[in-house]
Amino acid sequence: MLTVHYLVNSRAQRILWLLEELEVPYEIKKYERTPQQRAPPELLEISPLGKSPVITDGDVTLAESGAIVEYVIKKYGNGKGIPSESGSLDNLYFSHYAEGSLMPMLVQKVIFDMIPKNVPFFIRPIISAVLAQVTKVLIQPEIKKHLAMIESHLEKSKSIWFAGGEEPTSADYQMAFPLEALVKSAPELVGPKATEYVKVVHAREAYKRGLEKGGKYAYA
Ligand SMILES: N[C@@H](CCC(=O)N[C@@H](CS)C(=O)NCC(=O)O)C(=O)O
Repeated sequence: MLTVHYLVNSRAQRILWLLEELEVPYEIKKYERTPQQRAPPELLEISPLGKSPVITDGDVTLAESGAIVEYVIKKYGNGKGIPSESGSLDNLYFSHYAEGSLMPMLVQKVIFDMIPKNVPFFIRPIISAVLAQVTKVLIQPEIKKHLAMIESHLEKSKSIWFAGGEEPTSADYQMAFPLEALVKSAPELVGPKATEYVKVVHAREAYKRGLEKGGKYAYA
């Protein structure tokens, strides 16, 4: 039985969505976050970086959501989750872009938001002011540029999905998390197509089943 090592409130939700869409039997091993919102040390016993998602499947232990998504679709997809020929380049691009370019920028913003709470109180106002300025000048314009590119892609797509087909593909399993995080944290920056996209994902029965099994999740 495939096991998803599931850190609560994390990207691992995308793996539950995928497994539910493909109707793959699986079990969940849940890990609570530490008070600092990190993964607990037990995850280090599963995989060397101690992050989630990780899956174990027989002799296989695999981390990195993009790799897990590809592995599951290839091994258990039965033809589902595969883009059409015309959508394959978009699928390739967005499958990698999600964690390669979009997520690092969002993580940077989360870290910047956390820094003031973790410095001595007497330097907090100055640190907050500096980080607010850096966010305004450097990070926000970048996020806007990314969201404009995504919006323009979704406007041109033949369907709601990133690869333009009838069903979600790996690009969607990868893109849903950063987009739902953005809709939650900065809805004013997200365009109408991407907002609609997140609504469609959240309305999928498979997504809802994954959510029910995963439990507490801040982004849906
Ligand atoms: N690029 C990796 C990122 C994995 C990752 O950073 N996961 C987060 C959860 S969203 C995590 O485990 N954070 C806890 C920690 O770093 O302590 C992936 O897509 O799987």
